[in-house]
Amino acid sequence: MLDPARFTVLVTGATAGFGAAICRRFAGAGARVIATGRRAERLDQLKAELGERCHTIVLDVRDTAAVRGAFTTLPAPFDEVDVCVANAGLALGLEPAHKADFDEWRQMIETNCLGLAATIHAVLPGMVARGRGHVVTLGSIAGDHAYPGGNVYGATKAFVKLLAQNLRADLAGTGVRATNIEPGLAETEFSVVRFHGDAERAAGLYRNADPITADDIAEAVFWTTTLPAHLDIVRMEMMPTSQGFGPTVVKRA
Ligand code: NDP
Ligand code: 8X3
Repeated sequence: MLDPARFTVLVTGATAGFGAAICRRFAGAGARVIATGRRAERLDQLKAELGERCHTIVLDVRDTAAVRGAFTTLPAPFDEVDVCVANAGLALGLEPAHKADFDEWRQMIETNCLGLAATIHAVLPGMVARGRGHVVTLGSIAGDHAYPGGNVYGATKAFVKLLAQNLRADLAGTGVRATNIEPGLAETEFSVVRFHGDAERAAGLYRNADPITADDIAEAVFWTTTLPAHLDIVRMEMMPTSQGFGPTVVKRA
């Protein structure tokens, strides 16, 4: 196993949910973490909790110039990223495609695809030059399984999955690994965001479902990235035990 205490871990979307749990998991194992997100006060709280081993950057991943600027000029001792967790992302709305808000489609594409690509593009050359590193992307079961209202969100996660796989095609032999984590129903702020702040509706989705937790995802990321260097988990699809697959539907005339 690799020693996480030697890692520098960059996490986008560290102000909530999976990202915050991932920062805590790695910092708890002695790693340095770079925690980023748009909400400065959340980052300040995380920094107060994790101390000197945590460096924070207030950043909107849709601002690709800011992403590049921040991630290519990291201060020592945070400047050699071993693990990049491209996690920042969101779903907006669950309307059918013909009723969806185009600005919400744009925000999902800019965050989940463009922001994620900019993040990876900024850190990858350094990893290859050092001959080690691990890019972990947060995909989703929605990148594989279509569902009503999933439309552009699912499409962004299909992009993430294929980018991760194509990275592996390019990175073979460089010592740099890539893994796409693909969770199903997981209780975080994800659905509150998706339902535009309707916490009651979001809570209803998780009620009596014993969903995945943010700590479950953090453990999966921790496990894949600390595996011996010759092993790479390509994709990891995760669902709560309570979740299954839906049937296809036929709407009869
Ligand atoms: P949360 O809503 O709890 O956290 C999302 C994080 O993304 C926040 O830290 C948020 O920070 C950050 N973020 C959103 N937009 C931006 C932006 N433009 N720039 C920078 N950061 C941004 O959701 P989760 O933790 O559940 O989601 C994390 C990832 O996991 C997402 O990519 C999501 O699609 C994916 N996922 C989630 C599942 C779930 O059911 N929860 C299942 C499968 C995948 P801030 O608002 O401060 O910028
Ligand atoms: C989040 C999981 O099923 O709500 O990516 O799309 S799902």
